[in-house]
Amino acid sequence: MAKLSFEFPDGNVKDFDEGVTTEDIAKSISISLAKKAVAGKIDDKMVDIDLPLNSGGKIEIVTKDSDDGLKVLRQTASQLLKAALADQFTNIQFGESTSDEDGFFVDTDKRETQVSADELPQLEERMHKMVKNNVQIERKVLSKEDALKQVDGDPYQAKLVNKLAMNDQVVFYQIGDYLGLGEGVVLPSAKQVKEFKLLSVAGAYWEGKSSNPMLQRIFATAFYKKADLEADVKQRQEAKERDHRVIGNKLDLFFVDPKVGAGLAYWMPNGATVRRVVERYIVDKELANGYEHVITPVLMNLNAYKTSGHWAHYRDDMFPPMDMGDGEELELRPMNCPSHIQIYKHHIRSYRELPIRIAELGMMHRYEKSGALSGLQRVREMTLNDGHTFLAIDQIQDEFKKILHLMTEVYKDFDISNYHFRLSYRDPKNTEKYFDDDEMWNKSQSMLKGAMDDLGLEYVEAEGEAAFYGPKLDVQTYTAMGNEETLSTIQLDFMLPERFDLHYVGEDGKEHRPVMMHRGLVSTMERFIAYLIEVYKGAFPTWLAPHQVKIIPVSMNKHGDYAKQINEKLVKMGIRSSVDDRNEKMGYLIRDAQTNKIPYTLVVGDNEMNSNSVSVRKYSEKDSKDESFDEFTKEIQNDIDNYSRG
Ligand code: THR
Repeated sequence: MAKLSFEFPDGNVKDFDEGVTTEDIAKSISISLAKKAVAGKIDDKMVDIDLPLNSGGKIEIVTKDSDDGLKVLRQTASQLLKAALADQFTNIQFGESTSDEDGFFVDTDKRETQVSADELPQLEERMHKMVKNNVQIERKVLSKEDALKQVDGDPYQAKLVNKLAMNDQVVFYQIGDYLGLGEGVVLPSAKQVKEFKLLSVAGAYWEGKSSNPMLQRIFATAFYKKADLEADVKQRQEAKERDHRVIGNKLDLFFVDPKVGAGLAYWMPNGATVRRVVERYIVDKELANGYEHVITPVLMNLNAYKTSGHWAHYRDDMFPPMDMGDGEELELRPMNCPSHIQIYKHHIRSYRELPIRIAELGMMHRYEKSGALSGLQRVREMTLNDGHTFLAIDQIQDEFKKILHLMTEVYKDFDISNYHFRLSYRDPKNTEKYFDDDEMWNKSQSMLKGAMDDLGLEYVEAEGEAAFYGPKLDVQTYTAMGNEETLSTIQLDFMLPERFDLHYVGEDGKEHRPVMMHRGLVSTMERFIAYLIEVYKGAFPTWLAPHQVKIIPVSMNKHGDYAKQINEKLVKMGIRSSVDDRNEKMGYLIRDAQTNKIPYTLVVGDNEMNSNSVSVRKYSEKDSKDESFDEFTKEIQNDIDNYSRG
């Protein structure tokens, strides 16, 4: 019998008889390895563990504890799911099925109706039965012609057969009565697929194109260990509970409707209230810290963006210019810096005025790809808590510290602690994205790094994340879905002052070039409020809550006037309070106030009315307590003044 030669990752070479399987090879090394082995990788190509091999090469034994090993399990589970679906629904058609680090999915088309979430438990049960019976998964290689016959009537599968055929051969797997197209390496039996979960269903276009039919995608996941599955399901549940789009809808905070403009947010009164509180807070904080607030237009002559370099380096993120027909081209601004530069340039500036800090809640438009848009997190119109400091070169260190200090104060008030620093540099090879000026980049990057090192702060470094005009210190945080997002940024810029020929008159009476620092403390209102919604799961601390107090009279007839009277007093204090005068059962009204995550619910009946008191129930607390109305006003005022610090 011919011999095949295999080279192992440690460089060892061993010969085996032709027809040997990865399983045999693993066994020849050790029983413990064979127990963990789930597939082979020959010359980097995955193969089924029981596939008789007819050529040698570099071999790797894929084990359960590796990412590839997990993929094999999930691919097997997807094949079982298809078998279960074929069993449950005659004439079902299948689009793609795929497994990855996030789980696996199968695309389906039942035609008249679609698979619904209600049907998932039944499908799970069918799969569990296959696992319990240790159903065998038998590999069958069909000619392309036979394969097309096998999938006759299913246009999606036919297309996949054509795509997957190699040397006129296509791999299928027989699972009970179901003979289905193989789309990846699987295990030889159902036995190991014990820990899986069908998670959800959602529409997905065939081949991802919106001009194609919409299929129904079944999302699922699988693990080798029960504990891993449980942890993953729990984490998904938590992420769902935190998802700002879901909460935004439930609490009527905002909406985005692609029919009236993808990525353009509509702030409902509740969301607008939260935003207004944040905006007032941040403006007041900046005014108290030496910033001057301005208001500048969202439209600007395109020439300004040609001067700034946006047109050359940032055009892909910009909306197309508006040709006004009279030679003028207007541009929706993608950043506020050129606008603040105009404010600086409007007067002659003296060294005595520096640093000049110009701030604005600046509305900008960036043309994000439609696939990247997501609720408030990724939008096309956004309002940045922006600021630009114009300063002398020897003031950089001090200003940097001041901004960091201010940022820390703001974070404390919003109770933000889960973040890390990232120093973002240019990619020197990418001259399309970045100004090409080595000396300037080296200077600004090393100054920023030096400032961080002097402060003894820890950071990671990232090449290719800088702004096109300069390096940044970014503060990175995470969304509920686990994506990293920039929350704050401090940027050092020698380029724009040069491009716009900015100066100030120095002590020597001569003109000098200022430096610019761009900074955003709480990023855009959109991103920041999405972040807050997720952090608080919609249960905002009192100072941010859209409704702070809900007053529920036991009987509107008897206690309505008292309820209105105390409500008026609270509203006069600036508290967002209202009386729930709906003719519903009290229990329902209390529950409703809790569902809307209102921090304080006050119930008022005879006792309260007669003693000028209130029965206070705090959000998420089970018990209520009786307090005089005066005590209550002190408590809530204290809560508001204390921001989020509990
Ligand atoms: N121009 C900067 C930006 O958009 C801000 O000034 C922070 O990132």
